[in-house]
Amino acid sequence: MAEPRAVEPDVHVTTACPLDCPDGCSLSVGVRDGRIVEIDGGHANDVTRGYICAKVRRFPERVYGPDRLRYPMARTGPKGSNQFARVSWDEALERIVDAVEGVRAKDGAEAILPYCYGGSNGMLTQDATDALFFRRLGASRLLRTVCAAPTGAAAMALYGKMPSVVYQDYPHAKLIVIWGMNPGVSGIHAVPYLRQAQKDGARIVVVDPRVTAQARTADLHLAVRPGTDVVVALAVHRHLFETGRADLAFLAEHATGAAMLRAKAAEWTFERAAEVAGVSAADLETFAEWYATSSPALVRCGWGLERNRNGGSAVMAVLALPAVGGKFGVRGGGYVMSNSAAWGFNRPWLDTPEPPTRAINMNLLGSMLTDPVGTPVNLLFVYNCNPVATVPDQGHVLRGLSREDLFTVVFDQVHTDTVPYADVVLPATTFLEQYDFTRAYGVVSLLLTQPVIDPVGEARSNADVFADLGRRLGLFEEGEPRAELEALVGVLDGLPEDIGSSLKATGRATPLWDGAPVQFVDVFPRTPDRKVHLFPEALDREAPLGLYAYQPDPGSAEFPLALISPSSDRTVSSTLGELPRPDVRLLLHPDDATPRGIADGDDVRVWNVLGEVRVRAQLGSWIRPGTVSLPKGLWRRHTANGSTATALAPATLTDIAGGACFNDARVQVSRANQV
Ligand SMILES: Nc1nc2c(c(=O)[nH]1)N[C@H]1C(S)=C(S)[C@@H](COP(=O)(O)OP(=O)(O)OC[C@H]3O[C@@H](n4cnc5c(=O)[nH]c(N)nc54)[C@H](O)[C@@H]3O)O[C@H]1N2
Ligand SMILES: Nc1nc2c(c(=O)[nH]1)N[C@H]1C(S)=C(S)[C@@H](COP(=O)(O)OP(=O)(O)OC[C@H]3O[C@@H](n4cnc5c(=O)[nH]c(N)nc54)[C@H](O)[C@@H]3O)O[C@H]1N2
Ligand SMILES: [Mo]
Repeated sequence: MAEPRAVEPDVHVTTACPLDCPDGCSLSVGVRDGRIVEIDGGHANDVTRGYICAKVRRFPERVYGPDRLRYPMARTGPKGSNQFARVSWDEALERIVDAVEGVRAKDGAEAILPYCYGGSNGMLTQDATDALFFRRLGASRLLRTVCAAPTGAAAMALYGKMPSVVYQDYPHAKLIVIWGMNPGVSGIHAVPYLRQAQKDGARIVVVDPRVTAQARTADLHLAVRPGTDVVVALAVHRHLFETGRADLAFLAEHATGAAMLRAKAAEWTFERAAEVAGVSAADLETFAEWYATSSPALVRCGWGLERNRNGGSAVMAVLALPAVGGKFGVRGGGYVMSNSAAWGFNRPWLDTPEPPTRAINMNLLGSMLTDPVGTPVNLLFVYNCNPVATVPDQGHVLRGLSREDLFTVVFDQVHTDTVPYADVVLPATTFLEQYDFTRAYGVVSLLLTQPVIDPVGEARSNADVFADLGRRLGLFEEGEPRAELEALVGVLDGLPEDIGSSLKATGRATPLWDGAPVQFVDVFPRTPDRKVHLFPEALDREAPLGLYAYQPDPGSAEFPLALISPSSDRTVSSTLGELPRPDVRLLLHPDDATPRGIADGDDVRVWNVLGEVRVRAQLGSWIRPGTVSLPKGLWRRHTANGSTATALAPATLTDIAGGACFNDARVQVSRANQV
């Protein structure tokens, strides 16, 4: 039974959630007297179906909460001391203008680095006016690699980011492989479709070091060691080729590089792969046989498998399965990866091309700040991002941000862990106070996000602030986007005609193929020759040991445990981390706890050469022995010593595309009172 409402809304506004999540929910927001009183699911896209996650239901606590930034501030104490004084917008922006001009005159504009990632994924809040601003300034470019770099590069190289199978088609499948994804947490609207598929007789296979909700009810769970997916997938490829079930006719017509892939797979017998991945050879064989013999067979590839040294090759090998296995061409068959490129347009409203300035990998923030290569970074502009919480090697990031000569702007909605290191703090509107376009990467829908309430305090939108700054610096000309509404119209006008007019008329749009494509029937690879590239040479050259190579575990006797830090149901990355929650725990298997004398609830130290985290232990058998887990997106307040999982994550890069290796953290754990 629904709880009685505290306050009855007098109006419901339809809008959409642009947070970094595959589901892109349609929302119905209840407002009374200009205040949000409830947020629930809407019906403007086909999968929200009137319900949303518990996180976004709590969003009003963020909008009106004690951590909300309500006005601009300027630093009055040392970096990190969190001492600020309120200033006017005019003064805050003039300080930034002075700093930009000073840094540009002294070191050139490449000493300026925009730093942004996942805050709001809408088309207006990121890569719109902000991008124009930094492009025209000639700032350093940011390689946005903290997430989805390997998956994106793999999906692009193999298939030119061909659109994926949508949730609604899952029930057509007879086999669904959920690989390194946790839909019960990270994209909950897929779950009813998975359940329906299971009810209709589909088998489910989960590949995950943890016993996720889907693993619990799966027909087969391969609890692999983190970082070993590439050999598991190659063992399946080998089986398909060796037993004559590779679809050679499809490969001949639609693919290149099959022979190279086959050669790379040749060494990965079930026995060898099982040894490396820490699963049984019999289970691997069962999996491979099911995959060979089921159709439609669907591979849902997530992001958990990319966050390690082998991540790029792993995703390549997983996404190559439907091509080798001949699984395309039927509804419910093929693969699912990000659908962010499904629309086939790439921000046509950005009329200034990216300048040929240097590009900085965002995972290397700490070292770029303390030991720069080339021009130092002397002005850092953080927006849509909370690097102190979310970027690898937290200790190094903190040392970098502590540089007194670094001018840092933090533009955010709440008082994040990065705010204490700012020179100037700017308050941002939330998606409930601004316009945006929500283009999710799981469901295929494009929804209008619109203001439901007036901005809280003096908060302003990204579009407004970057236009204002650009004007002050003389980067924008007369008649260019001056404020959010003009930017909104600019985006609408830049969209393909049918999409723009549909959005204007109804607040939503669906792509030409009606949103539920069958791969190789309705949609084809968007590579130049429309073929699948199973062995792209550029990626083979890029990977340290070549494409599809397994780089062994970096672990050591000193740090024998693999620490992973997947999504939790409390936050979206670190967003909403300011809300009260039950205490945070390190999940470890009893087999790892007992020899260390650790009992459930004990205070523990988790450490390696990079840092140490102090939390309490939670013992559970829903993780494979040898692997321990902390939630992603923790704030410093969540642990006893102010360090989080990112303090233990190395700033090393994935084999391709320079991605983050959060799950390559190797650690030791002991009771906190022991040395
Ligand atoms: N509630 C919630 N939803 C979210 C987010 C959130 O923070 N909270 N974040 C959003 C974002 S930014 C993203 S990118 C997506 C991510 O969504 P997911 O694709 O689900 O990614 P993760 O949560 O990183 O990890 C998924 C699973 O991979 C497992 N895993 C870890 N290492 C490995 C490995 O080496 N191999 C394999 N096979 N599995 C491994 C983890 O145990 C976890 O269950 O979710 C989005 N949705
Ligand atoms: N340990 C560990 N860490 C991880 C990962 C992991 O697997 N393990 N995964 C990573 C992943 S998948 C991702 S995507 C990254 C994400 O890392 P971040 O990009 O840092 O994403 P968030 O933590 O969501 O922080 C986004 C910030 O943007 C702000 N924001 C939201 N909307 C707006 C807006 O319109 N304007 C402005 N100015 N600000 C806004 C929010 O308030 C929030 O503080 O984290 C990564 N961090
Ligand atoms: Mo992400």
